[in-house]
Amino acid sequence: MGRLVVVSNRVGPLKDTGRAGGLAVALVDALSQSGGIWFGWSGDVSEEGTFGQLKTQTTRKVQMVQLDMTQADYDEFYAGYANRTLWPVLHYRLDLAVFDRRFEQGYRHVNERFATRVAPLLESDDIVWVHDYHFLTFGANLRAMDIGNPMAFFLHIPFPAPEILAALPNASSMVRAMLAYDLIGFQTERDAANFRRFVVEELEGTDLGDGRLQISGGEVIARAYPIGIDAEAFSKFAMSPDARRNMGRLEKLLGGRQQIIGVDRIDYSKGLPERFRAFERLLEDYPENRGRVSLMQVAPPSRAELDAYIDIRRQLDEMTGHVNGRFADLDWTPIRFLTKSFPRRALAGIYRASRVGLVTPLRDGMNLVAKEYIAAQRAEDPGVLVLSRFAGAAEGMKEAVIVNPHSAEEVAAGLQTAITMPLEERRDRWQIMFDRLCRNDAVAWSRAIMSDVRTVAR
Ligand code: ADQ
Repeated sequence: MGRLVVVSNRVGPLKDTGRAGGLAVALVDALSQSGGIWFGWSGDVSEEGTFGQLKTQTTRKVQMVQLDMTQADYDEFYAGYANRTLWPVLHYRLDLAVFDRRFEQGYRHVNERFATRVAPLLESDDIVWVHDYHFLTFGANLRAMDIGNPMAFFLHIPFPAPEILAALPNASSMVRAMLAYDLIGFQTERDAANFRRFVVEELEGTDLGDGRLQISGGEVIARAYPIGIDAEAFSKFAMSPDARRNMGRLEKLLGGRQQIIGVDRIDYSKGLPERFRAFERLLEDYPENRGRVSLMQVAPPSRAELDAYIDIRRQLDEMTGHVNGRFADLDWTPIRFLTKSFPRRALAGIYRASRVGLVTPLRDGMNLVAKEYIAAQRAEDPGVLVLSRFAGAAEGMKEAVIVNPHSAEEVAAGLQTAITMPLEERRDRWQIMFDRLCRNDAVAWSRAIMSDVRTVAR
């Protein structure tokens, strides 16, 4: 069996992966099984950029190799095409997308430079596994250098319907470049079907069934591989001393009242203003919850340099003030909005102390918070997940209370269902979801992809 070479925008950590979440756990598991390299951006900007020295760190079987970018690369590739063009378009937000030819050129340039730097490190029987929307064209660059190794790609975010993607200038050329990978993995059946439809309708490919596509004489796999979390480990986190400490503090503060928890990066895809509005609607439509149910939203700021994110933050501050001003009482604050991040064990305790997990993105590739919330619950008295139908997670978590995040009325009704759900029903729903999470965990996910990529004949 050959080594594994993983390429992703950010790399690591190799140790203490529990802190970084399911993805790092899965990748380090895969890397340490076969040995290999994890290659990506160092997070630093320098004058030499991608032409500079490789920064290397080696543990027993795994090498971490990182590369800088120039300021222009950062602006065009990362802040530009990746975050201002692909992120909004792939999340169905054409209204927020910026189309700038320089961004696309910078993106293609960085992909090519990364490929040029990775190619000399490859051995003939290595498997290459590339991650996410930063590296759509990277595989085609490797192929242009006559690299014939098996290559898998996984898209962590949604793949939109062809009718949406067609608005991206050069969409066909981007998707054609993706076909250089032998296997293209998606979070959901819907995403994989959208991709196959694009290839059939726009690129004259043939759908052979079973997630196989034929194009220009070659075959690729384009299937759903829903990402999992390290469910058993996360469930243990929820019983750790750190988790108990946080739970204790919260339970004391709540004094028998119920808490709804939201945990998200601040991003327009997460539907945060809509969520705050839905909570206000809960207090309007079901007044018995006033003084008895509160919302805690934890949201570390992300990509703060983008105006769109600063606007959301301001909007959420205003909405918190508005709802609290309208409904708060001496001993009860309806919304608590915390813009900080928590260690994972502490987070597990916060989930466990909360009767309802509220996960209402307008669009999300998967959403790991939904899975973590379930993994952290007490088997004998679990909370209820209220989940957006537009999160990839909804495809595999049908026992959650599924809602349309655009409708404040519907989310409020879903919250009311969750708050009043009898214990037996909560247990039944939870058990099915928890068992499924343990079966389809992060390690099973990466093993499925690694096993399928070997079946594609070149
Ligand atoms: P994200 O958009 O980042 O990931 P998500 O899947 O929810 O979204 O993962 C966020 C992670 O960050 C979770 O593990 C969560 O616990 C953690 N986190 C968030 N806020 C935190 C806080 N305040 N403190 C500590 N930890 C916090 C992208 C895609 C998703 C896809 C994942 C994985 O957008 O759709 O599920 O990749 O493929």
